[in-house]
Amino acid sequence: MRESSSDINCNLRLPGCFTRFAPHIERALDDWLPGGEEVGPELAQSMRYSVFSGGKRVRPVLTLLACEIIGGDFRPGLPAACAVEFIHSYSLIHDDLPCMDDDDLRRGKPTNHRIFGEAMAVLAGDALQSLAFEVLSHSCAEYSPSQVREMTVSLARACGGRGMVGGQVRDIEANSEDIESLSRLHAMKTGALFRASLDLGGTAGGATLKQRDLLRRYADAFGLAFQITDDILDVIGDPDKTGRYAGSDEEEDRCTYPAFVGVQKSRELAGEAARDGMRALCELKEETRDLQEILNFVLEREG
Ligand code: GRG
Repeated sequence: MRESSSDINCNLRLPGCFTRFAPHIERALDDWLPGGEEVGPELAQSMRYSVFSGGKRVRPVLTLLACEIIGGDFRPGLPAACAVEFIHSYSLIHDDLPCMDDDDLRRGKPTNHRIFGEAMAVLAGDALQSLAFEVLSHSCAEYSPSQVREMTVSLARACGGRGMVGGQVRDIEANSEDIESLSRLHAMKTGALFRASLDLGGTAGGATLKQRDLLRRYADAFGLAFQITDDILDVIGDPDKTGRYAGSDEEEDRCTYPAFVGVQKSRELAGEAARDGMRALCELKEETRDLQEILNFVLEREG
C-alpha cells in the first residue's frame, strides 16, 4: 500500500466491522487505482491523494455488510465497494473546488486542488468517476452480466442529475425554504450514494427484490441520520475529530437542520430516522448486528 490511513480515523471510535474490513478495502482500492506509469505521475498522485487521505470508508463498509448479510460472504462485494468509494472521492474533490465550496481543508489536510492545482483536481475527479464504472463492468469474475447491469444503473442514478449532482445543484441554488425541501436536497446529494452503496452490496450478494427494497429503506434512514448528525457536528463538533472548522455552515449562511429546528430537535429527528432504519433491518434478517452498530455509530458519531 502506498499511502497510510488517516489521522482523523485514529481520533474516532469506529465500529468493529470497520477494522475487520479495512485491510480488504485498502488493498482493493490500491489495486484498482492506476499507477504513474499508466496515467502519468501527476494524475496518479492526485487520485491517490484523495482516495487515501483518511476517509472513514463508511460507504464501502455498508456495501460489504449488505453483501455479507444477504450472501454470507463479503468478498464478492469488494469491487462494488471500491466503485462507491471512488465516486465518493470524486464528489469530495469537486465539492471543494473554488467554483463550488472553495475549501482549503478536507479531513484536516489541504484539499486536492490546493496541492495539485484546479485543472488536475477536476481531472482526478473525472478519472475517479470513470474508474468506478470500469471497476463494476470489469468484474466478470465476481458478477454476472445482469448483476453488472443492475449495479451500473443503480450507481449511475445515484451519481447523476436525479441523485448527487442534482442535490448539489439544489444546494448551490440554496432554495430550501423548509425542512422537507432540505431533506429532499440531502436525500439526493448525500443519501443517494448511501442507497447505492447498500443496493450494490445487496445485489453482489444475490438479494431478492424484497431484500433490496428493505436495504433501500435502511439506506434512506441511514442517509438522513448521517446528514443530520453532519449538520450538528458543524455546530458542536471537535475539529480534531471532524477535520473541519466548527461553525462554517452558519458562517456561510447554509440551510441546515440545526438552523431550522435547533440542535436538540435535530437530534430527535436523527433518532427517529435511526429507529426507521432499525425497523427495516428487523424485517430484513434476524442477525444484522453490524448494520445496527454502524447506524448507532452515525447517531453518536464525533467525526
Ligand atoms: C460536486 C458532483 C459533486 C457532488 C458533490 C456529495 C457531494 C456532492 C458533496 C460532498 C460534500 C459534503 C461535505 C457533503 C456532506 C455529507 C458528506 C458527504 C460528508 C462526507 O462524508 P464522510 O463523513 O467522509 O463519509 P469521509 O471523509 O469519512 O470519507
